[in-house]
Amino acid sequence: MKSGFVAICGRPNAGKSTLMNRIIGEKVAIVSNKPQTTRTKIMGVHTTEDCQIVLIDTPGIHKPHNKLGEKMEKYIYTATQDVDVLLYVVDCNLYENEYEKERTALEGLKKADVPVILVVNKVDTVAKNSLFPVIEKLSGLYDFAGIVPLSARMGDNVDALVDEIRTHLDEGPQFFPGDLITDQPERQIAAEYIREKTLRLLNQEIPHGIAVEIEKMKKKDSGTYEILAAIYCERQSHKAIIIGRKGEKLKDIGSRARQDIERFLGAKVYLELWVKVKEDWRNKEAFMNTIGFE
Ligand SMILES: Nc1nc2c(ncn2[C@@H]2O[C@H](COP(=O)(O)OP(=O)(O)OP(=O)(O)O)[C@@H](O)[C@H]2O)c(=O)[nH]1
Ligand SMILES: [Mg+2]
Repeated sequence: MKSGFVAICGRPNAGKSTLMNRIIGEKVAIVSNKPQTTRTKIMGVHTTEDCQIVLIDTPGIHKPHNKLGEKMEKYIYTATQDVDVLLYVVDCNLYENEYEKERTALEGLKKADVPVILVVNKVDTVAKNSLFPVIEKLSGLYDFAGIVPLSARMGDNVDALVDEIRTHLDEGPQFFPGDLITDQPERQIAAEYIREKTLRLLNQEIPHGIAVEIEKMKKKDSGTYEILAAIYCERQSHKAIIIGRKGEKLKDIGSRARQDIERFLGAKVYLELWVKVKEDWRNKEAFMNTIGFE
Protein backbone atom coordinates (compact mmCIF):
# COMPACT_ATOMS: atom_id res chain seq x y z
CA MET A 1 0.00 0.00 0.00
CA LYS A 2 1.21 3.47 -0.89
CA SER A 3 -0.07 6.45 1.06
CA GLY A 4 0.66 10.06 1.85
CA PHE A 5 -0.49 13.61 2.44
CA VAL A 6 -0.77 16.06 -0.43
CA ALA A 7 -1.47 19.78 -0.03
CA ILE A 8 -3.19 21.67 -2.85
CA CYS A 9 -1.88 25.22 -3.15
CA GLY A 10 -2.04 28.09 -5.56
CA ARG A 11 -3.38 31.56 -6.09
CA PRO A 12 -7.09 32.34 -5.62
CA ASN A 13 -9.47 30.97 -8.26
CA ALA A 14 -6.96 28.54 -9.78
CA GLY A 15 -9.38 25.65 -9.34
CA LYS A 16 -7.90 23.94 -6.26
CA SER A 17 -11.22 23.03 -4.68
CA THR A 18 -12.68 21.89 -7.99
CA LEU A 19 -9.66 19.62 -8.38
CA MET A 20 -9.97 18.11 -4.92
CA ASN A 21 -13.68 17.46 -5.36
CA ARG A 22 -12.98 15.88 -8.73
CA ILE A 23 -10.33 13.51 -7.34
CA ILE A 24 -12.45 12.34 -4.41
CA GLY A 25 -15.72 12.39 -6.36
CA GLU A 26 -17.74 14.43 -3.83
CA LYS A 27 -18.31 18.13 -3.25
CA VAL A 28 -16.68 18.66 0.12
CA ALA A 29 -15.11 22.02 -0.75
CA ILE A 30 -17.26 24.80 -2.17
CA VAL A 31 -16.45 26.42 -5.51
CA SER A 32 -17.19 29.84 -6.98
CA ASN A 33 -15.77 32.20 -9.55
CA LYS A 34 -14.94 34.72 -6.81
CA PRO A 35 -11.44 34.66 -5.35
CA GLN A 36 -10.93 33.56 -1.75
CA THR A 37 -13.78 31.10 -1.77
CA THR A 38 -11.95 28.61 0.45
CA ARG A 39 -11.17 29.99 3.90
CA THR A 40 -9.79 27.04 5.85
CA LYS A 41 -7.99 23.81 5.11
CA ILE A 42 -10.22 20.98 4.03
CA MET A 43 -9.25 17.35 3.88
CA GLY A 44 -10.46 15.02 1.14
CA VAL A 45 -9.46 11.37 0.98
CA HIS A 46 -8.99 9.28 -2.15
CA THR A 47 -8.70 5.58 -1.42
CA THR A 48 -8.15 2.70 -3.84
CA GLU A 49 -7.14 -0.88 -3.21
CA ASP A 50 -3.43 -0.16 -3.06
CA CYS A 51 -3.21 3.58 -2.43
CA GLN A 52 -4.56 6.28 -0.14
CA ILE A 53 -4.02 9.93 -1.03
CA VAL A 54 -4.98 12.40 1.68
CA LEU A 55 -5.54 15.75 0.00
CA ILE A 56 -5.61 19.06 1.82
CA ASP A 57 -7.30 21.93 0.01
CA THR A 58 -6.12 25.37 1.10
CA PRO A 59 -7.14 29.02 0.66
CA GLY A 60 -5.67 30.85 -2.32
CA ILE A 61 -2.34 32.55 -1.68
CA HIS A 62 -2.89 36.31 -1.38
CA LYS A 63 -1.85 39.29 0.71
CA PRO A 64 -4.03 39.43 3.83
CA HIS A 65 -6.12 42.55 4.38
CA ASN A 66 -7.71 41.60 7.69
CA LYS A 67 -7.46 39.11 10.54
CA LEU A 68 -9.43 36.53 8.56
CA GLY A 69 -6.84 36.83 5.78
CA GLU A 70 -4.07 36.30 8.32
CA LYS A 71 -5.79 33.18 9.59
CA MET A 72 -6.12 31.92 6.01
CA GLU A 73 -2.40 32.46 5.53
CA LYS A 74 -1.72 30.37 8.64
CA TYR A 75 -3.94 27.59 7.32
CA ILE A 76 -1.90 27.51 4.11
CA TYR A 77 1.32 27.40 6.10
CA THR A 78 0.22 24.61 8.45
CA ALA A 79 -1.32 22.60 5.62
CA THR A 80 1.98 22.57 3.76
CA GLN A 81 3.96 21.33 6.76
CA ASP A 82 4.47 17.58 7.10
CA VAL A 83 3.02 16.69 3.71
CA ASP A 84 4.70 14.36 1.23
CA VAL A 85 3.83 16.22 -1.95
CA LEU A 86 2.60 19.69 -2.90
CA LEU A 87 0.33 20.37 -5.85
CA TYR A 88 0.71 23.88 -7.20
CA VAL A 89 -2.36 24.74 -9.26
CA VAL A 90 -2.29 27.47 -11.92
CA ASP A 91 -5.07 28.72 -14.18
CA CYS A 92 -3.49 28.44 -17.66
CA ASN A 93 -5.08 31.75 -18.71
CA LEU A 94 -2.20 33.84 -17.46
CA TYR A 95 -1.45 37.45 -18.29
CA GLU A 96 2.23 38.33 -18.79
CA ASN A 97 2.38 40.18 -15.48
CA GLU A 98 1.04 37.21 -13.56
CA TYR A 99 4.07 34.94 -13.91
CA GLU A 100 5.86 37.08 -11.36
CA LYS A 101 2.96 36.60 -8.95
CA GLU A 102 3.19 32.85 -9.42
CA ARG A 103 6.92 32.98 -8.78
CA THR A 104 6.40 34.90 -5.53
CA ALA A 105 3.72 32.48 -4.37
CA LEU A 106 6.00 29.52 -5.16
CA GLU A 107 8.89 31.11 -3.25
CA GLY A 108 6.75 31.06 -0.13
CA LEU A 109 6.18 27.32 -0.50
CA LYS A 110 9.88 26.46 -0.81
CA LYS A 111 10.23 26.05 2.94
CA ALA A 112 8.11 22.90 2.80
CA ASP A 113 10.97 21.17 0.97
CA VAL A 114 8.93 18.40 -0.70
CA PRO A 115 8.32 17.58 -4.37
CA VAL A 116 6.03 20.14 -6.02
CA ILE A 117 3.86 19.02 -8.94
CA LEU A 118 2.70 21.80 -11.23
CA VAL A 119 -0.95 21.43 -12.20
CA VAL A 120 -1.80 23.54 -15.24
CA ASN A 121 -5.57 23.77 -14.90
CA LYS A 122 -8.50 24.83 -17.09
CA VAL A 123 -6.98 23.45 -20.31
CA ASP A 124 -10.55 23.16 -21.63
CA THR A 125 -10.52 26.96 -22.06
CA VAL A 126 -7.53 27.24 -24.40
CA ALA A 127 -6.28 25.85 -27.69
CA LYS A 128 -3.60 23.17 -27.31
CA ASN A 129 -0.95 25.13 -29.17
CA SER A 130 -1.32 28.15 -26.92
CA LEU A 131 -0.71 25.92 -23.91
CA PHE A 132 2.90 25.05 -24.75
CA PRO A 133 4.39 28.52 -24.23
CA VAL A 134 2.49 28.83 -20.94
CA ILE A 135 3.87 25.53 -19.67
CA GLU A 136 7.34 26.45 -20.82
CA LYS A 137 7.30 29.75 -18.95
CA LEU A 138 5.83 28.19 -15.83
CA SER A 139 8.39 25.41 -15.81
CA GLY A 140 11.13 28.03 -15.55
CA LEU A 141 9.72 29.39 -12.30
CA TYR A 142 10.52 26.40 -10.11
CA ASP A 143 12.19 23.01 -10.15
CA PHE A 144 8.94 21.07 -10.40
CA ALA A 145 8.91 17.32 -9.76
CA GLY A 146 6.27 16.91 -12.45
CA ILE A 147 3.95 18.90 -14.69
CA VAL A 148 0.38 17.84 -15.46
CA PRO A 149 -1.98 19.87 -17.66
CA LEU A 150 -5.62 19.05 -16.93
CA SER A 151 -9.16 20.26 -16.61
CA ALA A 152 -10.48 19.87 -13.09
CA ARG A 153 -13.93 20.91 -14.24
CA MET A 154 -14.19 18.46 -17.14
CA GLY A 155 -12.07 15.77 -15.50
CA ASP A 156 -9.64 15.54 -18.43
CA ASN A 157 -6.25 14.09 -17.48
CA VAL A 158 -7.03 14.03 -13.74
CA ASP A 159 -6.14 10.31 -13.72
CA ALA A 160 -2.68 11.23 -14.96
CA LEU A 161 -2.28 13.54 -11.98
CA VAL A 162 -3.28 10.79 -9.56
CA ASP A 163 -0.69 8.52 -11.22
CA GLU A 164 1.93 11.26 -10.95
CA ILE A 165 1.16 11.77 -7.24
CA ARG A 166 1.52 8.01 -6.64
CA THR A 167 5.02 7.95 -8.05
CA HIS A 168 6.08 10.39 -5.31
CA LEU A 169 4.51 8.44 -2.43
CA ASP A 170 6.22 5.76 -0.35
CA GLU A 171 4.83 2.57 1.08
CA GLY A 172 2.70 3.47 4.05
CA PRO A 173 -0.33 2.64 6.12
CA GLN A 174 -3.92 3.38 5.24
CA PHE A 175 -4.45 6.40 7.51
CA PHE A 176 -8.23 6.53 7.29
CA PRO A 177 -11.03 4.01 6.72
CA GLY A 178 -11.64 3.44 3.02
CA ASP A 179 -15.09 5.02 3.12
CA LEU A 180 -14.00 8.27 4.79
CA ILE A 181 -13.97 11.13 2.32
CA THR A 182 -13.45 14.22 4.46
CA ASP A 183 -12.71 15.59 7.91
CA GLN A 184 -15.47 18.17 7.54
CA PRO A 185 -18.45 17.58 9.83
CA GLU A 186 -21.89 17.62 8.19
CA ARG A 187 -22.65 20.91 9.96
CA GLN A 188 -19.64 22.56 8.39
CA ILE A 189 -20.46 21.28 4.92
CA ALA A 190 -24.03 22.55 5.27
CA ALA A 191 -22.73 25.98 6.34
CA GLU A 192 -20.34 26.07 3.41
CA TYR A 193 -23.01 25.14 0.86
CA ILE A 194 -25.06 28.08 2.13
CA ARG A 195 -22.06 30.38 1.83
CA GLU A 196 -21.42 29.09 -1.69
CA LYS A 197 -24.88 30.21 -2.78
CA THR A 198 -24.27 33.68 -1.36
CA LEU A 199 -21.00 33.80 -3.29
CA ARG A 200 -22.80 32.84 -6.46
CA LEU A 201 -25.92 34.97 -6.08
CA LEU A 202 -24.47 38.17 -4.65
CA ASN A 203 -22.09 40.62 -6.22
CA GLN A 204 -18.91 42.47 -5.44
CA GLU A 205 -17.71 42.76 -1.90
CA ILE A 206 -20.77 41.46 -0.05
CA PRO A 207 -19.99 37.73 -0.25
CA HIS A 208 -16.49 38.25 1.11
CA GLY A 209 -17.99 39.65 4.29
CA ILE A 210 -20.30 36.71 4.80
CA ALA A 211 -20.02 33.99 7.39
CA VAL A 212 -22.52 31.22 7.99
CA GLU A 213 -23.17 29.58 11.31
CA ILE A 214 -25.38 26.52 11.77
CA GLU A 215 -27.30 27.29 14.95
CA LYS A 216 -29.26 24.09 15.00
CA MET A 217 -29.12 20.85 13.04
CA LYS A 218 -31.35 18.04 14.13
CA LYS A 219 -32.36 14.77 12.51
CA LYS A 220 -35.97 13.98 13.22
CA ASP A 221 -37.40 10.49 13.58
CA SER A 222 -38.84 10.79 10.08
CA GLY A 223 -35.28 11.12 8.75
CA THR A 224 -35.77 14.77 7.80
CA TYR A 225 -33.11 17.24 8.93
CA GLU A 226 -34.10 20.51 10.54
CA ILE A 227 -31.45 23.14 10.02
CA LEU A 228 -31.42 26.68 11.36
CA ALA A 229 -28.60 28.85 10.07
CA ALA A 230 -27.46 32.44 10.46
CA ILE A 231 -25.92 34.34 7.58
CA TYR A 232 -23.69 37.05 9.02
CA CYS A 233 -22.86 40.13 7.01
CA GLU A 234 -20.94 43.27 7.88
CA ARG A 235 -23.48 46.04 7.28
CA GLN A 236 -27.15 46.79 7.64
CA SER A 237 -27.26 47.77 3.94
CA HIS A 238 -25.81 44.38 3.02
CA LYS A 239 -28.47 42.64 5.05
CA ALA A 240 -31.18 44.28 2.96
CA ILE A 241 -29.47 43.16 -0.26
CA ILE A 242 -29.09 39.57 0.95
CA ILE A 243 -32.76 39.40 1.89
CA GLY A 244 -33.78 41.09 -1.37
CA ARG A 245 -37.13 42.43 -2.49
CA LYS A 246 -39.89 40.60 -0.69
CA GLY A 247 -37.28 38.18 0.62
CA GLU A 248 -36.69 36.77 -2.89
CA LYS A 249 -32.89 36.66 -2.72
CA LEU A 250 -32.77 34.87 0.61
CA LYS A 251 -35.36 32.41 -0.62
CA ASP A 252 -33.24 31.66 -3.67
CA ILE A 253 -30.11 31.17 -1.54
CA GLY A 254 -32.05 28.90 0.79
CA SER A 255 -33.64 26.69 -1.83
CA ARG A 256 -30.41 26.19 -3.78
CA ALA A 257 -28.46 25.44 -0.60
CA ARG A 258 -31.16 23.05 0.56
CA GLN A 259 -30.91 21.04 -2.66
CA ASP A 260 -27.15 20.64 -2.23
CA ILE A 261 -27.47 19.70 1.43
CA GLU A 262 -30.18 17.16 0.62
CA ARG A 263 -27.99 15.58 -2.03
CA PHE A 264 -25.05 15.40 0.37
CA LEU A 265 -27.01 14.02 3.31
CA GLY A 266 -29.24 11.82 1.20
CA ALA A 267 -32.23 13.05 3.18
CA LYS A 268 -34.94 15.67 3.13
CA VAL A 269 -33.98 19.00 4.66
CA TYR A 270 -36.00 21.79 6.19
CA LEU A 271 -33.77 24.87 6.09
CA GLU A 272 -34.43 28.16 7.83
CA LEU A 273 -32.11 31.12 7.25
CA TRP A 274 -31.66 34.32 9.24
CA VAL A 275 -29.53 37.28 8.27
CA LYS A 276 -27.59 39.01 11.02
CA VAL A 277 -25.19 41.94 11.07
CA LYS A 278 -21.82 41.68 12.77
CA GLU A 279 -19.79 44.74 11.90
CA ASP A 280 -16.22 44.17 10.80
CA TRP A 281 -16.32 40.54 11.98
CA ARG A 282 -13.34 39.67 9.81
CA ASN A 283 -11.22 41.56 12.33
CA LYS A 284 -12.90 40.18 15.43
CA GLU A 285 -10.94 37.28 16.80
CA ALA A 286 -13.46 36.10 19.39
CA PHE A 287 -16.34 36.05 16.92
CA MET A 288 -14.27 34.21 14.32
CA ASN A 289 -13.36 31.59 16.90
CA THR A 290 -17.00 30.97 17.75
CA ILE A 291 -17.87 30.36 14.09
CA GLY A 292 -15.04 27.91 13.55
CA PHE A 293 -11.91 29.83 12.55
CA GLU A 294 -9.70 28.56 15.34
N1 LIG B 1 -13.25 26.17 -17.42
C1 LIG B 1 -12.79 25.68 -16.27
N2 LIG B 1 -13.12 26.29 -15.11
C2 LIG B 1 -12.63 25.76 -13.97
C3 LIG B 1 -11.80 24.62 -13.94
N3 LIG B 1 -11.49 24.36 -12.66
C4 LIG B 1 -12.10 25.30 -11.92
N4 LIG B 1 -12.80 26.15 -12.70
C5 LIG B 1 -13.61 27.30 -12.28
O1 LIG B 1 -12.76 28.25 -11.66
C6 LIG B 1 -13.44 28.92 -10.61
C7 LIG B 1 -12.66 28.77 -9.32
O2 LIG B 1 -12.67 27.43 -8.91
P1 LIG B 1 -12.35 27.01 -7.41
O3 LIG B 1 -12.21 25.53 -7.39
O4 LIG B 1 -13.28 27.64 -6.46
O5 LIG B 1 -10.92 27.68 -7.25
P2 LIG B 1 -9.97 27.74 -5.95
O6 LIG B 1 -8.58 27.68 -6.44
O7 LIG B 1 -10.38 26.71 -4.97
O8 LIG B 1 -10.29 29.20 -5.41
P3 LIG B 1 -10.07 29.81 -3.91
O9 LIG B 1 -10.69 28.87 -2.95
O10 LIG B 1 -10.78 31.12 -3.99
O11 LIG B 1 -8.61 29.97 -3.74
C8 LIG B 1 -14.82 28.29 -10.54
O12 LIG B 1 -15.71 29.11 -11.27
C9 LIG B 1 -14.63 26.95 -11.21
O13 LIG B 1 -15.81 26.43 -11.79
C10 LIG B 1 -11.48 23.99 -15.19
O14 LIG B 1 -10.78 22.99 -15.30
N5 LIG B 1 -12.00 24.58 -16.31
MG1 LIG C 1 -11.03 26.85 -3.05
